[in-house]
Amino acid sequence: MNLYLEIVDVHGREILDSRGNPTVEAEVTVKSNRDGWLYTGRAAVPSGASTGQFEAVELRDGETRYRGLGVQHAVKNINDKLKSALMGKNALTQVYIDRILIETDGTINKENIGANATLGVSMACARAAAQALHLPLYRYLGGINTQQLPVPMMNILNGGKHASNTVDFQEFMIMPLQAENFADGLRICAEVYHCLKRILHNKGLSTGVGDEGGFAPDLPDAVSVLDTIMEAIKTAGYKPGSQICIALDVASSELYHEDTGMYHFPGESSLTGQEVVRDTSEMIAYYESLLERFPIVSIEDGLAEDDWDGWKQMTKRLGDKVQLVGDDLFVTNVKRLDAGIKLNVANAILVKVNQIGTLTEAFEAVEMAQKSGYRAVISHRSGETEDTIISDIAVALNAGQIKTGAPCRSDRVAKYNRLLRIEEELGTASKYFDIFAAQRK
Ligand code: 2PG
Ligand code: MG
Repeated sequence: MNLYLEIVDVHGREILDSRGNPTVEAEVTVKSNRDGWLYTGRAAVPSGASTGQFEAVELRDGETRYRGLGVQHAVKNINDKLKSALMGKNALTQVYIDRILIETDGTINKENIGANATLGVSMACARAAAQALHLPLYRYLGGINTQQLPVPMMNILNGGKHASNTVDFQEFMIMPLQAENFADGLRICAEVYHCLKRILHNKGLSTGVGDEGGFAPDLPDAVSVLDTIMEAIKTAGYKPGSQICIALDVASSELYHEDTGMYHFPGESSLTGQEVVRDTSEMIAYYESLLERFPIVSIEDGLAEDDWDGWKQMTKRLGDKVQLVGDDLFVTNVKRLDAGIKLNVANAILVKVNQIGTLTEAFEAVEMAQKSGYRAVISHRSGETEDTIISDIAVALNAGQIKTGAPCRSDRVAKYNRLLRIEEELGTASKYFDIFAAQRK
């Protein structure tokens, strides 16, 4: 008898995310034809602040409650349209389920039902199936070849849209490349985080945190942030460049002004008293100078989401020295990724499941990247919940890297703690290694 996990209920509700904004939670209940039992999977949908303009649509009510950010319409879409489309279907057939979600919406960017509605149901369906099979989610999603724990790309200092300080780059992150295993890497990062806190405090700078738990002091520019991070790494007793490297998310679409065609640095400008702007080639030269001074292994969204020519130049100049990650550029969308691969643009993709709205489409993006020699970094959003599915996805796909904030705030720490449990569960079958080793030789 083939296993049939009949979907017997689909339910959506409005909950809060880590910024206190409403978001969608979905539950899918299945009935197994093998044991006759009911299994319910639940999933919560994250939400971005520096969202790419090509992301799938996050449906918001636009009414007075929650300042327009309510998600009651998306929830209603789950409880009515998606429920009736999925009742009786087999939850084991994730690709088919996701196709139904896509077709029920019927638009290219999920503006009808909302990518927040489709994603909640897509993820809850996978969880329900994993539960009915009595498998950990990463094992269900990844199968027998699931083994690699990701290197954390840990945010320790926030700027841009994620904080109200003067730092213009959105994220400064550390990567523990030579750790023995994930737990060891996490410990190293947390130690550096605490050293950074002490250093900031001793300098009289704020140790308040931004949306992703990284500190958000008023430092004048990227160089001064990087100098401070280097000090924290060394104070914690680690060697920058071999044991710990640095990753940046510039989120430069937020700095780009279409009217001037330039990147504007408001924080740097306010502290220097004069308008600081850079054009595309100055941005690339700026990164080149930072790469010479600091052990940076990864730069995300170094140029704006539509600056394809700039990305081509940047990839030519920097692509063999550093990982160039497309976030707003690719928006987890195989069409944009395919265009980028053909143009030789970037060499890695940031994968955020809510940018596209179903698990299947996100997995397709990772597969396309991996087959084309691009790396994939599985990522949270700045608005998160206690849901830890991205940890399972990172392991399931042997992605090798995860970006999920600071070791601070439970919405971020939950993902790290989930990875600790997965590593323990995999035991000697787990792998963790320096993914940049070849590149750094
Ligand atoms: C990013 C993300 C996550 P947001 O730009 O990479 O760190 O931010 O969710 O606000 O888009
Ligand atoms: Mg980004």
